[in-house]
Amino acid sequence: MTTLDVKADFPILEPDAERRRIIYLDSAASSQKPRQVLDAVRRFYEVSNSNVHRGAYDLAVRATKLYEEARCKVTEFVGGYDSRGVIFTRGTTEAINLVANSWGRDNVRAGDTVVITALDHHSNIVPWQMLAKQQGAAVRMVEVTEDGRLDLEDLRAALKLRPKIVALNYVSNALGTINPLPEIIPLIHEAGAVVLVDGAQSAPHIATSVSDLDIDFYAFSGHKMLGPMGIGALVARPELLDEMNPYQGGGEMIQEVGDEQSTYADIPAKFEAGTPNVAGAVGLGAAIDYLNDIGMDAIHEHETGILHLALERLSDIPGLKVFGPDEERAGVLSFALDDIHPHDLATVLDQEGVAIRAGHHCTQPLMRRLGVQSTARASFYVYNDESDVEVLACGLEKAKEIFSYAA
Ligand code: C6P
Repeated sequence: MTTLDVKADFPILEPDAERRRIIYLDSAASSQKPRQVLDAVRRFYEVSNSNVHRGAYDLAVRATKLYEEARCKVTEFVGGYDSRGVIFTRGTTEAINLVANSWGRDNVRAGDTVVITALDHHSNIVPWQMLAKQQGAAVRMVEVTEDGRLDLEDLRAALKLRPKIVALNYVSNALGTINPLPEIIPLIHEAGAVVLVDGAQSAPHIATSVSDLDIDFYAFSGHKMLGPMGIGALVARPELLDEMNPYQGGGEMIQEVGDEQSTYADIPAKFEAGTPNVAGAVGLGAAIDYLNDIGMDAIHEHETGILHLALERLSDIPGLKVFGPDEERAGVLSFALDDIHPHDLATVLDQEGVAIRAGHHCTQPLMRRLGVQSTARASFYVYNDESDVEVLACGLEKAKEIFSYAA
């Protein structure tokens, strides 16, 4: 059923003298890292560590070359417009805040509308609410259908308001719903709006071409796609970035600093004030190499296989309810079991060595629409296999038994 066999590349999944075996089913929160990425980061610090774009000595040249190579890898991996349009950030959250604070402050005015969706993560909701409050603009949240898909009729209605920007995710972190971007993006552009896509849950799982999809701003995080924490990117149309003002000032983003005013560097430097996370970028580059070696289509096929296997196996458990659509979903499985609190489920599963997430998944508007406070969520990635699904299912059966005694 499943097609990849890469578990051995992930040291953390091996039992250790200090720690039990882990069945890791929380990759939507953060993925584990293969040896290849860990080695690349270690090697950077051992043989190339230096600041970038500043020194003329050999180490500085090596570090700068590696950092810029990573930018090229990102550009190619997500089908960006060109490498000038790739800004390294701490992750998705920072990339979205960059757009809201820079493009947003110059383009969203009093009386304008910003469209977001009820499927979005707080990272793609709160920055827009903050911007709207600052500028006197309105936020319009597009609804979801009962099975957890974006309500396209409501999106069309929202577009009639002629919003300045539509910000939405490609894949929902709480339900796994894959938004039909090829259908949606032309509608957004026809309405005269710019589109920002939160790619936190798509970049790790779905082959994406930002330029083919005609996306204006695409944000993602390296730590969810086998890379290190604290690195991610904003991938954007270079001509939009050229027009935008920087939102952070500091070293390396300037052309000339006068006593009272300064001029700014060209992109991408204009948006990378201060010392960047060079080791993180190098690790992200190694993660991209690793993903490319497997192939994004093979990854998607593998995850879809595991998801369907899990849906089938979990349907054997009476009282288990799965949230989200039947089709067009990534390897994320949100569920409830009887009336057992999701945190209790997570605790019982932890005793079996299974790591899942329980909570609102930073999607409170979505939880309200689902009529729940929280869900239990298992999410799958390259290193998961059939045996992990079986351990999850047995753990849930055990939880059911424990709580039926308690009732
Ligand atoms: N979702 C989850 O468990 P950062 O923290 O910046 O790397 O990513 C934020 C973010 C933005 N958008 C989506 C769709 C996301 O899933 C996330 C992170 C994690 O679902 C942590 S809440």
